[in-house]
Amino acid sequence: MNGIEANFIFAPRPHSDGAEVVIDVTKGLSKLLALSPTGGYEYHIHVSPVGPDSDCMATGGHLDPYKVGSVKCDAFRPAKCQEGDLSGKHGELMATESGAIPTISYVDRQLRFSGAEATIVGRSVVIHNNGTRIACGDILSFTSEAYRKATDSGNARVAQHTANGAQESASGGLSHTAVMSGMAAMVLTSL
Ligand SMILES: [Cu+2]
Repeated sequence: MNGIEANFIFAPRPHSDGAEVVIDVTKGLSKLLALSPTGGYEYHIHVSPVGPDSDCMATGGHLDPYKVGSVKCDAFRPAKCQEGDLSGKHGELMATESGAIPTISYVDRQLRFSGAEATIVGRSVVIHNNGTRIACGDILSFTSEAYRKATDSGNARVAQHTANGAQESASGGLSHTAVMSGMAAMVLTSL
């Protein structure tokens, strides 16, 4: 969809202390196409998975288990932001000339991997262009072993954060995962 290719990895931190998030945008978020005055693309975790035919509208609204509502997120007070408002808390995906964005990584202490209301597993990531939904992908659960097998057999480039905070790079495709619209979002569940 729209020639966007991106991988989002959410690795649980020990003691339920949120997640390490690693984002690789390999294609599609160019300055030429960016419509927002900031020159950035917003992105969020939405409550529902992607619909049939890569329908991003089917993902519903932002993940907001604590009912923060649509008040503007203050990045200096992330605990008061919607859990799913990743660009509000951590900054937008800033457009580049080529449309590829150097790897972004950060810790988000709000993200949860359990609990019917709060979990990010089974939900989706949506990228917006000045409000319009332009790409979306399901957040799938993945063991690290299965992830390694996937990355050993293809040609996409991704960075892997493991749950203990160590970082390693892996080259490979994610072709056997349910990649929607060229976008994959996944959770690494164990080392
Ligand atoms: Cu959104």
